[in-house]
Amino acid sequence: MTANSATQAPTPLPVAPRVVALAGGVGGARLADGLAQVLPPENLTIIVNTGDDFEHLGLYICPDVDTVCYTLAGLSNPATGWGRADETWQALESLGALGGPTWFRLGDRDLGLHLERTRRLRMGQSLSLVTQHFCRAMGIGAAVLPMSDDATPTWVYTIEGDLPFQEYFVRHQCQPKVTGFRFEGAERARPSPGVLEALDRADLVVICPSNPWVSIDPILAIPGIRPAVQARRVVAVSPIIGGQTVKGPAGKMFLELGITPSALAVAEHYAELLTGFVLDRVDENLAEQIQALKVQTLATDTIMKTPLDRARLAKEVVEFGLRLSHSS
Ligand code: FO1
Repeated sequence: MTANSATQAPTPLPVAPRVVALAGGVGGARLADGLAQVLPPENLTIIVNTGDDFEHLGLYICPDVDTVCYTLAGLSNPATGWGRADETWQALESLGALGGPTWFRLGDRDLGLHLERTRRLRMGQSLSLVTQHFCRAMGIGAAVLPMSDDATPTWVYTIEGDLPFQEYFVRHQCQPKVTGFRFEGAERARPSPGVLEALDRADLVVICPSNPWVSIDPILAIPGIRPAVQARRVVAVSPIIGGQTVKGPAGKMFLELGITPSALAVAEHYAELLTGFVLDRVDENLAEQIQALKVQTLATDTIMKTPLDRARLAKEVVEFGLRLSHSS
């Protein structure tokens, strides 16, 4: 254990700032959970990627929103990061025995949520309203906002053809070589209620250690969100550590797009938005090049193995962000 590993809960922040986090995927959910541990619920808004959403077996699935909610509620599967802990798979087994598609694994407990979300959406409720209802039912205090109530499915362009996101990610296990991305309908989509208001009031925007290409860029593609983020003090946390991703295909995507994966590449990707950037200690040697982008840096331990790691990192990120001078 290093001297910096979290062994006890960090003390709460003395003056609570208003923080907006942009999140998608497991890394995003984990830092969002850390932020929820150190901020009062009314001071935290989490804007979540919905580009991964799709219809499957007649159900409307929102993987990133669910991963954030399950993680904040303490219900997530610790092994996968997505889906629920203590899951059983009887419905999936029965589906497979009848010749149905089992490539996207929906557990029995998780299925209940998809059934209820789909029922509510069919009744005419918006995704953000359904999410708000689920958060209340799961005891989540922070505001979890889908980036938009309009569907903007992510397409992954590959050398084997264009694939809907989950086909690329789960069915093809991220194997096909990526050449680009499209966020279908994003140009006509509107931010969901509360998104722009939360950004306008934010003392700090945190870009979580999510995949820049398919978790954060879809959020920034919704008209109005990028300029609202750019007007605030913004800190991003690198999802790339020592040239590799902790989880998921971000590193592979950078490589296939002709960019060497590194914390520097992530900082360059977001450069025009950033006030500060948090990178892992192992990448401290890149700090000077990142500072040359006019972005201030903090090098710390960014791997979140336990809930205490999440809280410790979240506190460091917020304290660092609030120390930064910001011109607008
Ligand atoms: N990811 C997988 O790799 N395999 C799966 O079978 C799978 C099922 C699944 C079910 C519900 C859910 O909310 C998420 C699920 N995920 C699965 C994760 C999902 O593909 C996410 O989009 C990724 O984690 C990217 O954020």
